[in-house]
Amino acid sequence: MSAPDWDAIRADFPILDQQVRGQPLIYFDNAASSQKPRAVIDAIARYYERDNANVHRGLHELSSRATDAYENARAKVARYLGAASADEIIFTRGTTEGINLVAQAWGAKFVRAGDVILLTEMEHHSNLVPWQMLAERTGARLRFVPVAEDGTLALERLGELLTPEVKVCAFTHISNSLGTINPVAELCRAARAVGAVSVVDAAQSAGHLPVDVRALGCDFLAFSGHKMCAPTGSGALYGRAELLDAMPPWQGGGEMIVSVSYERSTYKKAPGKFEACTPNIAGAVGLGAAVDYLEGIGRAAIFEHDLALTQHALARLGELPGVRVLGPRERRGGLVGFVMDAAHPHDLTTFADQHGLALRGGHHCNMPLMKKLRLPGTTRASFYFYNTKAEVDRMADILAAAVRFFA
Ligand code: C6P
Repeated sequence: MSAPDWDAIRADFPILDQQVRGQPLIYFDNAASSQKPRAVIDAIARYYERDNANVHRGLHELSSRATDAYENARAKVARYLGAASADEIIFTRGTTEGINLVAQAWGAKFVRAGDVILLTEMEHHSNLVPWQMLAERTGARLRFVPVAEDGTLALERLGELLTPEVKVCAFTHISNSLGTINPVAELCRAARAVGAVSVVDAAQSAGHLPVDVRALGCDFLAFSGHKMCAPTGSGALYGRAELLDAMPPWQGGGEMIVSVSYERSTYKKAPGKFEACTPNIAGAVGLGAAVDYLEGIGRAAIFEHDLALTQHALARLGELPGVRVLGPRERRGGLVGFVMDAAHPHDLTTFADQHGLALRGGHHCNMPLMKKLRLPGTTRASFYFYNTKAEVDRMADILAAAVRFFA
């Protein structure tokens, strides 16, 4: 296959063609939210212009078109993740909602006092707080796989941590602060060996590298559409059919039921039982279009492109005095978190913004990790396939100016 035409691909993103504070915009905040290509914007507009109606209920033409569009999007997501069936895909508002769904619905039924929930020290609050809430409700305990000096997980500790009391092992695929890519298949295998269910936070990976739930061997996997070219408020949770069947619903309402009396109700099979009332139909349509778009480029090519930009950024940041990069040198995702001795991350991010450069500064919803690293936060540049090496060079120049400015 020929290499993607990255210049042509960049031109698919209208928002990138603008000046910010008199400078060409450099958008390096993709780990927070990605930009959207014309194909996704058009798919949403087309849906509202031609097909919009509620799904699964109407006996009229528009409702059946809307239902087809919504369910086609589910089939696309299933294919994108390598799921065995579209019934294993539940549409959500994003990663956070997917993880809360598992913690509340699966957790309420299967986690008891004395059980252990195994997480890692690098989890985003979205893969920590829902488990803390479950632990508070049930009397379960939390345990953490430590992060080693080099920003990878201390996997040699897994044997002693993964005891038979562990009922669920939840971890991120790619750290949003360190860039570490965790060995998901190995972690899922180890979890299964002690009878624990695995939950993968794929917020930073689903749009950046090939993710195949059956090859990874995970039980649940959650991701956000808005970080992979789809609209905000879209996303999905993959759950293995057997587990979804055994779980109770988590939210009650219309559409998730088979029958309702004043006293009680019976529920649909998955995914219907987890999608109460009117879903984000246009969001799902946009997510389906984003999946088509990413598959058109190829996730392996996207990963290679991200990696090349990351390696270049690591080299350029390495030239700056008083700048220290976090995370592993090798095997990392397309983001670089760093600290500049002379400047607080908020000040540095504001300085960058004055030059049209969008970075993120702060704790990145990783407060416990920042505390462990004894940092108030970091500054982060996160890349996507429409970014260029020239933009990384421009960032390095702006950061060099910041070193002089804050000295
Ligand atoms: N991280 C960042 O700038 P939602 O908000 O549900 O789409 O995604 C939550 C989430 C969960 N896990 C990981 C690893 C994440 O990185 C995120 C979102 C953004 O790093 C916003 S804090």
